[in-house]
Amino acid sequence: NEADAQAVNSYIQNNDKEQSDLFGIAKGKNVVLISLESTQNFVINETVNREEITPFLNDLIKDSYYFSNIYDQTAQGKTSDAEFMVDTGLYPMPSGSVFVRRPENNFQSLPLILKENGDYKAYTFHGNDAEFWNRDQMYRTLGYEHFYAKQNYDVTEENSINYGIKDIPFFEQSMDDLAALPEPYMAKFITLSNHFPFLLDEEDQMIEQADTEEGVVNRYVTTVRYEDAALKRFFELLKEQGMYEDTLFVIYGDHYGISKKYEKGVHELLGQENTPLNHLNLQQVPLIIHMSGQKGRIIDTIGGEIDIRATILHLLGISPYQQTSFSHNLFSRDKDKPVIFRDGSMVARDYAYLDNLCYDRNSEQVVEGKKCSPYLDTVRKELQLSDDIIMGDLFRFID
Ligand code: GP9
Ligand code: MN
Repeated sequence: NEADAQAVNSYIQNNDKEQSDLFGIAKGKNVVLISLESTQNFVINETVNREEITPFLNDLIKDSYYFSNIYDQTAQGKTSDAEFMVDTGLYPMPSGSVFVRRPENNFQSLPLILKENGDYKAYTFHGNDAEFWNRDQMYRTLGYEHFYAKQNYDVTEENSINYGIKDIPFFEQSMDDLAALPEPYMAKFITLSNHFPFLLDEEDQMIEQADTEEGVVNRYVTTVRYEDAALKRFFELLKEQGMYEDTLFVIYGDHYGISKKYEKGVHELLGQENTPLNHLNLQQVPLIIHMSGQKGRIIDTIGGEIDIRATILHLLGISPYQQTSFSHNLFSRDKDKPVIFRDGSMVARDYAYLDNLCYDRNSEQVVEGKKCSPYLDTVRKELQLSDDIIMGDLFRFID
């Protein structure tokens, strides 16, 4: 009810005093979001047989803001949970996908905020069926003008694999529609080729497979490499067509690709032990924010996917004060605020709470639970408020 809505709002408003000198530096630019399927942060600047896994991204990072400590916060809704966090700054649901379960709710989504504060129109491009994850319906709720899904692409036996059209033809075939959009636009591209079980045609294999005991991991580096080549192609096309200069690019990994079952292959690849804190580090996803002519900077503040929204709004010069969300601008996020996972665990600067144990991240030892208690209070509070908003459709009462 309305009282709940007030409680949520006052918690969030008290939390938001985040400024930086980058406020508004991308004001009025087009926004291109790229969701990288199953892409974990460990592939960045990593080599296999002396070949870089992500040569294009490694180069791009040199002229970008690269956030090197961002965690996957998705739950069962996978890609759709990542999309939901970026658009709303709310946590995913404890089970199922918000996209499927609450498509009739009201949300303060990125498309709607950008429409109101700068006359943007928002679009999504993705090669899978429009109904997958109930995107078709949810995108209308979230304020997208149009969803360029599978039926908008020429999909053949040759140009597809696994879930659908391969990333290179996907970007190539998206160009005409992208070029035709009214500006300023927010355009979201969701890649697909780097999806479990990481299948790849021989002609698309640009580097050798890795040589660990896990075939899944060995193939993964080759499909990530293909995805990287697709991004390179996309940027080439954008530059050729004069569509690169006036755009803010936000590129993020949607969630892990290598589940716990196969993770020992990653530990082997990276020469590390299988420990809870190493597993935690592998839950990081890359986040790269790029603009033409920008000077590169690595930002090692911890954060999560939920923080992407406030960071974009900050760069676009849209004040966070009226917005009800759990997203924090990553340029000024409190370095000790916990990053909250849907299962109730968390990571903060010096401590992490995993599988009901509190860890000191510096000594890597299990420590007394009370060291984690203040963080866990925040975890419980935020997950509860977020669930209240979603289950009570509280944005009906908040404007
Ligand atoms: C399918 C894409 C991948 O459209 O979103 O699915 P997921 O990673 O969510 O399993
Ligand atoms: Mn995904």
